[in-house]
Parts: sequence; C-alpha cells; structure tokens
Amino acid sequence: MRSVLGTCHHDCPDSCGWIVEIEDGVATRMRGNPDHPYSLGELCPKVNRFLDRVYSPDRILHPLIRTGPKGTASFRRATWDEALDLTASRLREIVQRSGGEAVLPWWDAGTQGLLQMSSLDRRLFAKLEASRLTGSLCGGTAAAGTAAAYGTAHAADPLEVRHAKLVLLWGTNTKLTNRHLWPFVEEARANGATVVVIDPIRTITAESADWFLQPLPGTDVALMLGMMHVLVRDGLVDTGYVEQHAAGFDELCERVAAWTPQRAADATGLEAEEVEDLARLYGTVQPAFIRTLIGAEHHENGAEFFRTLAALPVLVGAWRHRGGGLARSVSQWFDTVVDDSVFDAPSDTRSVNMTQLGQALTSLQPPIEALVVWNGNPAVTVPNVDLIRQGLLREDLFTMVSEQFMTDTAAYADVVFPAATQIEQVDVVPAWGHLYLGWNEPAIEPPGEAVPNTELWRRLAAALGFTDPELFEPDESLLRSALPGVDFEQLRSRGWIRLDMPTNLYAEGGFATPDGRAHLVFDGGPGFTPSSEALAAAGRFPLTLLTPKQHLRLLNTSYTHLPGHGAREGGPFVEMDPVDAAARGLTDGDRARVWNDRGSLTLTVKVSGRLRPGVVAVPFGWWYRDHGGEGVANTLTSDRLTDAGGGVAYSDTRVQVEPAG
Ligand SMILES: Nc1nc2c(c(=O)[nH]1)N[C@H]1C(S)=C(S)[C@@H](COP(=O)(O)OP(=O)(O)OC[C@H]3O[C@@H](n4cnc5c(=O)[nH]c(N)nc54)[C@H](O)[C@@H]3O)O[C@H]1N2
Ligand SMILES: Nc1nc2c(c(=O)[nH]1)N[C@H]1C(S)=C(S)[C@@H](COP(=O)(O)OP(=O)(O)OC[C@H]3O[C@@H](n4cnc5c(=O)[nH]c(N)nc54)[C@H](O)[C@@H]3O)O[C@H]1N2
Ligand code: SF4
Ligand SMILES: [Mo]
Repeated sequence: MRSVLGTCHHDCPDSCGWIVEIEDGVATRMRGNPDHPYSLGELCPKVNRFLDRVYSPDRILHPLIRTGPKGTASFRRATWDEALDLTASRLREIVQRSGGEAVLPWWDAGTQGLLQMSSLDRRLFAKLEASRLTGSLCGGTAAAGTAAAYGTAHAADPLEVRHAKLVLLWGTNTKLTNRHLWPFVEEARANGATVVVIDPIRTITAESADWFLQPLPGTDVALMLGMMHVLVRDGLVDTGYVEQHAAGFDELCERVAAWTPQRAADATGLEAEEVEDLARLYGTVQPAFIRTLIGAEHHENGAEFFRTLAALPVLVGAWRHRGGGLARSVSQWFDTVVDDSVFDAPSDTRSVNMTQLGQALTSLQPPIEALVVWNGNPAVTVPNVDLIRQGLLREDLFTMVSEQFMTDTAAYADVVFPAATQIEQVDVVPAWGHLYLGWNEPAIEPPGEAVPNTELWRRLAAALGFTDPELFEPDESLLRSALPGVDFEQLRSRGWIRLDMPTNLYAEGGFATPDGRAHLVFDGGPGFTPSSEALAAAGRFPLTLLTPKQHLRLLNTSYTHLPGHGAREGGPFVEMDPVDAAARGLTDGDRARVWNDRGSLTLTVKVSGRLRPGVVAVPFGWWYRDHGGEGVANTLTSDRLTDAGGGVAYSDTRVQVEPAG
C-alpha cells in the first residue's frame, strides 16, 4: 500500500487536504489529511465518496465523435488521432474563413488547480487569436465591490473569526458551503461571541445562529444604510479611525440621514426595531467580524452590496481589533506567491462575457463558430439556459468539450475528449477560504485514455501544426515558473504551505486606494438600487426566485448524476411560504408550474417556513433529466449583468407559480 497527499480541486472555499491510498495502481481509500491545518482530516459528504466518481461506470474514458442530432448524447468511440484531426481541421477551417475571433474558449472552475483550470490554454487560444473570455459566474462582482471601497479586494483571513465577539454571517451559508469554517465560528461562540445570520432564506446556518435576520433578497444595502444612520445618529462611529483612514465621511452622513430605520425596514421587509438593534449591536461590541462570500453578489446591485458592506467595519473601527473587520474570498492573497501571468500570451481580440453565453451563441456578430468548453457545465450553470441550448443546437457551430462525464453540455458536443480527475493529475491549488496553498500529487494513472487538460492542449497544439515551444511546456516546468518564491520541495513533501498575511490587516489603515483611505462614498452612492427586473416584472411575475446551493452531496452540478449523491438528495422542487402557496390553492406535494418569459418548469411544491412571502426557491444543481427534460433552474434565471465585475444577477429573477395541469 502506498499513499499520496493531495488537495481538493473543487470550486469550494475549503480546499481540503486529502490522502489517497493506492494498492496495485488502484485507489482504494481517500480520507482527509489530519495534518492539514485548516481541514484537519475531514472532507465532506461529496468528496468522501470521490472514488465513486473516479471509478464510475459512466466515466468518459475515450474520445467521442457525434453520430446523432445535437443534444441527444449520441456518440461513437473514436481514437485520439481521429478526434484531434477532426477538431484541428474544423478549427483551422473556421479560423481561415472567419478569423480567430470566431473561436470561443469557455471554462469555469470545475477544477481550481493552477495548471488544470487555466494555463497552457491561454497560450493556445492566444495563438489562434480566439475571442477572450471575460466576466465571472462567481466572485467577480464581490471583488469589484470590495475594491471600490478598499482599492483592492483584499480582506481578512476568515479564520480570524475565532477571535470575534460578534460574528455577522452575511449572505453566506457557512455550514453548507464553507463547512470547515464552522468550527472556528463555534470556537468564537464558546468564547462568548454572538452569531448573527442575515439571509433571505432560513438556511441550516440560520438555524444555528443566535439571531437571524431575513431581509428580502437584494435589499441588504438598505439595511446597511439604516445601520449607518443609527451609528451616526447615536455617536457609535469610531471617529478617530474614520478621520485617519476613511474618505467621504461627511458626505456619507448627509446621505444616510434620510435612511431612518423605518425607511430601511420598508425596503428590506424587516422591522425598524431589527435595524436599530443590529446597528446598536454592531456599534457596541468589538471585535465585530463580518463574514460574507458569494450569495449576495448575484444581484444587479451586487457590487453595491460589497462596497457598502466594506464601509461598515471602517465606520465602527472594527479593523483596529484582532478578530474584527470583514472576510470574503482570500484568493487575492495568493497573488503574493502565485504568478499566473507566466501563462499569459498577449492578445487584443474581442472579449465575450462568459455569463451571457446564450447571447454570444445566438446574436453576437461576427458569430461564434467554434466553442471549446472545459471545467464547466454551462448548459446548466449559466443563466437563461434556453438561449444557450438554442445556440448549442446551431448546425454551423462546432463544439468541443473536455469532460469526465456526459453532462448536459457535453451532450451537445461534436467532439468530446476524456478528462482526468484530480487524483490523476499533478497540480497546486490556491484556496479562497483559507491561506494554505495545497499540493496535489497524482495517485493513479488516468483510466482509459483520459488526460489532464494541459495534455489536451499540448495534443491539440500539435494537431493544429503549431511548433512554438511555449505551447508544449511540461506541467512541472509550468508550476515552477508560476510559483517563483515557493519552496517547492517543502510544498510537495508536506502537502501545503501557509501564506504570510498580516493578522490586523487594516488596523493602521493602509488601504490600497490612491489616498490610502477607505472610500465610503462612490459615484451615486452609497445608495440603494432596487432590481430593474423586479420593477419591470412586478405585476405579471410577483415572486422573486432564488436558486441556491442547498445540497450536502452536490457541488454545483457535479455529483448530481452519481448514485448515492443525487438520489439521496431527492429531486427538484419549488419551496414556498404557506401564504404564497395558499393564495394559489397549493399544498405540500402538489405539482406547480413555475414560469416567466424565459421558460417554465413543473415542480413539486414544498411548503416551508424558510422563506418570506413573495420569495420562492428552486435549488440549483439538477440536470435536465432530473427535471423530466423540461429545463433546469437556470431556464428561469435572469442574465442581466451585475453593476460591476462582469457578474450576473441570477437572484433578481421574477416568476409566477400556479397549479400545474
Ligand atoms: N455543498 C455545497 N457546497 C458548496 C457549493 C455547492 O454547490 N454545494 N458550491 C460552492 C461554490 S461554487 C460557491 S461560490 C460557494 C458559495 O458559498 P456561499 O456564498 O455561502 O453560498 P450561496 O448559496 O451562493 O449563497 C449564500 C446565501 O446567500 C443568500 N443570498 C442570496 N441573495 C442574498 C441577498 O440579497 N442578501 C443576503 N443577505 N443573502 C443573499 C442565499 O439565500 C444563500 O443562503 O459555495 C461552495 N460550496
Ligand atoms: N441558478 C444558479 N446558477 C449558478 C449558481 C447558483 O447558485 N444558482 N452558482 C454559480 C456558481 S457560484 C458557480 S461557481 C457556477 C459553477 O458552475 P460550473 O463550474 O460549471 O460547475 P459544475 O457544475 O460543478 O461543473 C464543473 C464541471 O467541470 C468538470 N471537471 C472537473 N474537473 C475537471 C478537469 O480537471 N478537467 C475537465 N476537463 N473537466 C473537469 C466536472 O466534471 C463538471 O462537469 O455555477 C453558477 N451557477
Ligand atoms: S468540496 Fe469543499 S468541503 Fe468537500 S473536500 Fe472539497 S474542499 Fe473540502
Ligand atoms: Mo461559485
């Protein structure tokens, strides 16, 4: 028996360390690495059964070439040479006829590994002069909003929460999505901290809170302005800190003067007393720690949420205290050790926002003629997916997908290449929920003819007839060049290294804005911008639809199809408040149609007390087949962009619900 150290590659803040045990070339057991300082030997209900995924009979093990209509997953097995020749000849023909910009690479964070997420592909697609992918399904809006206040998106180490006396979990479902942070929250609570959850859904995290506030979705900025009103009115501002380290305080005071607790209550659906109480708690208890992640960014005012939120710890001087401040993604801190610009190749071709893939495939001019997808399942994960499906059905579109499984996206491909999993490929994983850079040693050979993404890019470059050496750089050389200051041998032998980061980040100010101050006022803000979809749709579509991550055993759309994962999560449903259900004559277990101008889903009704009237939820993660082929949660969602950072406003979707049939 042999064992190797690895790191979870999933798009999850926890980036856990693991140990894979191998016998005769077969991985027989996977468990958490007890020496990993953050995940401490625990994985999660998804990855505890990762070997089911690796050895699933449904793994794609060989290249596939389409034989039937697009979208029907009709393929035949092909050799690598045949599949590469076909792909290279189609790409060459398209580039010669229409130019490189007719090619669109589309990838997401199926693996967050430095190499396998995006490295050699950048050089290859720059060489082809392909369109460039911009925008973000996850994190771009939060980063842009934070940077508007602080100059950069850098915020606190989430583990500092353990030193707090007040913890606000604001727009994050820690116990589900960031589960290894929860023990640190509990540690703070054991030392006397109060834990407050602010979320439009009474999540499993909300159930564990000392106090739960439930604003209407997308209205938190009004709550923050109401809090600021009280902080200013009651003299709870840390004027010393603000004078030294903030800009725009006088203007902020003028703007929040009108935001009485009652006005904030009217906008958020909370009680004025709740606004008062939260403000007084936040203004009087230190250290006060705010933890947020991605949930609140998926609104048209998503960046406004983050820049307004960032002002709160400045106003009360929370940054002065260890265990105070604001924590979000820490990915920016990895720039201190990771230089992934070594993968870049200059390119000034047109850019296409990844979140508007449907529009790109159906109306962009000059058109996209070739789509190359890896590390993602956009036919399920991107909003307004019916438009994407229309695009993927185009006979004049050549689609190539690299996948481990026959996803709803791969089903539309002309050519599918078999992809390796994390235990079959070398990589280094930068985290976004903690400060440990993780090593991933390959444990087994990829089954069948699967290859890591980097190997696919090398093979494709060769098939295209390119000979430039930088297109063929081996994995280890790529890794070493992207980690210039890292003790590689230590990283490899221990499985992780810790980044250096100051504990009291902004205790002495030092914000990255030109004047070194945190900015409290921006163009037109602080202010509260309600969703335009809500205003436009108010009459016909009276309900706000949330499509949250809600499953212990699913990671976005990964694992949904695996027995023991999807099946144990039940199936899709629409969750409603008793008031909304009764108004429509619906009771628990009924079938209902959930619809808007983008599409319609027929779902089982689950009546619960977890939502406010006016808000319904269809958990995200299910595939077409789970919805009887009708669509997926993202059939309904809005593809309007957020206010900054190239993100998308999934959570501003409006729908109507009525009895089915
Ligand atoms: N088990 C599991 N874990 C996961 C994932 C998974 O699919 N399954 N996905 C991973 C990924 S990709 C990510 S990005 C992270 C995300 O981690 P989180 O950001 O913690 O998760 P989300 O569920 O996207 O959103 C968190 C909460 O935000 C709330 N929310 C939505 N709109 C608003 C709003 O306007 N105001 C407030 N206050 N709250 C709002 C939602 O109701 C939800 O409960 O989780 C990761 N972890
Ligand atoms: N309605 C709604 N939509 C959402 C969200 C939501 O909360 N609600 N959340 C959004 C968020 S935060 C995110 S991050 C996105 C996530 O969206 P995606 O990143 O598309 O997430 P997954 O569905 O997990 O798909 C990842 C795919 O990558 C593949 N993969 C994994 N490793 C490798 C590899 O090494 N090589 C190759 N070639 N493939 C690999 C997996 O097999 C899997 O099919 O979804 C977004 N969409
Ligand atoms: S999915 Fe998240 S919690 Fe699960 S093992 Fe991976 S990093 Fe850890
Ligand atoms: Mo995400």
